[in-house]
Amino acid sequence: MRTGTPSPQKPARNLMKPLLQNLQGHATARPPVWLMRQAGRYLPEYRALRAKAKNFIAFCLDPELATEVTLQPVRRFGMDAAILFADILLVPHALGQSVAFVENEGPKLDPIRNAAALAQLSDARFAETLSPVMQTIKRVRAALPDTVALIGFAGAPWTVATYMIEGEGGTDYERTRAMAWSEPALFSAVIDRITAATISYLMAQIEAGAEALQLFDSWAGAVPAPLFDTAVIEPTKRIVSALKAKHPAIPIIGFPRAAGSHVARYAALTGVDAVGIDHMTDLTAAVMPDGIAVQGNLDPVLLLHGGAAMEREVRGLVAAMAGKPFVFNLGHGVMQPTPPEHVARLVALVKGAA
Ligand code: 1CP
Repeated sequence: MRTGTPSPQKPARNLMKPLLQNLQGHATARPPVWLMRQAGRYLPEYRALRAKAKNFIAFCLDPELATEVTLQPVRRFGMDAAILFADILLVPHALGQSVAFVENEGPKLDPIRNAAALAQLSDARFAETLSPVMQTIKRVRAALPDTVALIGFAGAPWTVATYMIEGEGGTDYERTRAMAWSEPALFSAVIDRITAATISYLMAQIEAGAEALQLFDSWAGAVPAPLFDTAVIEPTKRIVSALKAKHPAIPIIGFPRAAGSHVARYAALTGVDAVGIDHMTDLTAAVMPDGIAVQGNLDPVLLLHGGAAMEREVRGLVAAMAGKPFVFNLGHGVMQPTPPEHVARLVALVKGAA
């Protein structure tokens, strides 16, 4: 062995984790693969554990159950990353807003539509409420194989704000957009409140052992174009720079879903290390600033149906992205009726074993 070269017996930890290598701008022989919503109701072993918790928030805040659910898809499919099992609405819950997940209806919150309601939020129990999440992260890290990375996450401020202001999902975000247009000071105060909480939540996730982070801006596509900077780019940039100031080596994936024409500016201005691309956008044509990785973007419906169309598209995407920093994922989450065998087939295809 030549002197001066690092010992081959002791590679830096992240050299063993293809996810982290790609997020740091280095392509690997085959892309790493994980899927948004890889844990969830499409897995029978998830449904079995879900039945043990009294409600969804209690489920997320039970370190034993949340650890097990986080590990389930890694064990079953050999994913290259685990994503912490939690939810973006734990942040409003921990700020004291009333949040409930109603069976078959989705989340219901006591909406915040004026300064008085905003002033009711409190940091007093924030860290304590979320401390079970940090326990989950520690347990998952201890259980993961050396090649598998743990992704922590939070909702981006705009997306979390839509739930906090509307009080539910599945809307056209009319109230949120109205507030952003006609009460800009109140809207900014809501965004600032979420931004500050998200920074402390993600800081704690890193300190507990998260090795990469994803910011889910699932409803970024609903932001009126003239407001995109104030609602999406600026708060995301503030979160990224606060985290990078303390933890520069932790890569951050931004997922501005359906943001279309804004994606290039988002990639250039927010400071994220990787951008998640939805299935409405041509990922192979996405022009990223130097060193920025892309993640995505198979249509979840192709995974639901499987078969020849899925195989062709998976192979095509892997071939088109060869040699570039790339993380294989869907364009949005796994759909509930998806057969687990299709997920197994997808992972085998990406890993080149099929
Ligand atoms: O009862 C159940 O089992 C509820 C289903 C479920 C699950 C499995 C919800 C309710 N949340 C989750 C887990 C979850 N949520 C994860 C876990 C990790 C993984 O990906 O495996 C993550 C990352 C999230 C993030 C999340 N929650 C997002 C962003 C991602 C996305 O899908 O766009 C959003 C928008 C939510 C809100 C949410 N959580 C759950 C529901 C039903 C909703 C509302 C969705 C809507 O408004 O359409």
